[in-house]
Amino acid sequence: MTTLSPEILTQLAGQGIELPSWAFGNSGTRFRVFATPGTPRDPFEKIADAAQVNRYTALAPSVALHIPWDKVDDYATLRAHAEDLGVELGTVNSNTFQDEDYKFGALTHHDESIRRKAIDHHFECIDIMHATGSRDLKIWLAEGSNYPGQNDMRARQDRLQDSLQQIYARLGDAQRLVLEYKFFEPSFYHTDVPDWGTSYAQVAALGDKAMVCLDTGHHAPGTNIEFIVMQLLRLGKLGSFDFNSRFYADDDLIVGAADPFQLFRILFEVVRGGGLNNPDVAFMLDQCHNIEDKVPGQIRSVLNVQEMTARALLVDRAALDAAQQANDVLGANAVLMDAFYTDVRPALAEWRVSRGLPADPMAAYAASGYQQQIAADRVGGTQAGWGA
Ligand code: AOS
Ligand code: ZN
Ligand code: ZN
Repeated sequence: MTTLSPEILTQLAGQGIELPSWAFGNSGTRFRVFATPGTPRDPFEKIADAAQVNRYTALAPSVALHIPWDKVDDYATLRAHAEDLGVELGTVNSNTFQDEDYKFGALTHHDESIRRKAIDHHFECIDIMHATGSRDLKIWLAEGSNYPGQNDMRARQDRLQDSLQQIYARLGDAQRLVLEYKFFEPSFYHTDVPDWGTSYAQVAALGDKAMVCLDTGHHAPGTNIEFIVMQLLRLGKLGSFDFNSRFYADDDLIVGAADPFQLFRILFEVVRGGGLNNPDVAFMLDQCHNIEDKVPGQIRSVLNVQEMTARALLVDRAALDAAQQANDVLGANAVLMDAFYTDVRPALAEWRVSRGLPADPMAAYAASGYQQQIAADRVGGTQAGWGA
């Protein structure tokens, strides 16, 4: 069995992956949303489910909120509820994609009253962050156009910068803004923040508290995502990850499910670039569990990140460097592949047990009866869901 050194285990012990509250709600495609028995009916129940993931893995100490989906009357109570369950409230995600007013844009809109409304929504999110103790405001903009000529793309960039400046000025000293990019959808011709370069240009003009959010599902097929990771770390602007995986577009599938090798390559660049357990680089999941149970879906996800992190840490950096210096093409590649092909699961299971965790968190959760309990308890009311 492969053993993991004390240094590697120390690094793994420091790993925390934030869970998205919306992963516990029902979601689906534009064709159908299938309900899962036991789905939370409110933010309190979403947090209770997220705490289960942390309970069996010790990998998920915080939960990201989404406003308005997770709006409550009293955020202090929600915060206390989370802390009672051993988790924290994390990133606050704004939403400018479900309001009729935002049909043609929000932070980029040429109508000043609509743009004002969108900026004010972000002010509200910042107020909530103060109450929840959250550090990060995550902005993903569903803005763009469907037809050439529909919009003045440049003017929209200028208005976006002005909007972001107003939001940035409102941040507290310890708060940050992370700007997510996505190359298409819901718009299909142009998107106002389509790529890391645009996000970088926009946040660099704001200041140190503004960073780029990299969602692994938001690139054209074939994109070398680990190169972008490397570059943003090099520039000191990688603020956060939205981890998920995809076969086609923004599939939001379990991270590491579609392409474990890509996840390994990304995590290797994170390690290489000093991004692991670096408070500047938040690890988050952005996933939806359309047909599978949500809590075990999230447990599987954080375990996949942990396993690939362990493999990335196993790369023999000295050997890799020597092979690279010698222009040993195949030798260098072999160093990387050796680590990737190493099965770390038995060593991780043994380590978990030594920390009082279950060897197999998936099996322990399945045996706990929690899933059956929530299915029985949470009947009636409206199940929370994407868009609810
Ligand atoms: C949308 O495609 C983005 O990935 C967002 O990060 C996220 O899915 C959305 O903000 C959920 O609230
Ligand atoms: Zn995302
Ligand atoms: Zn997405």
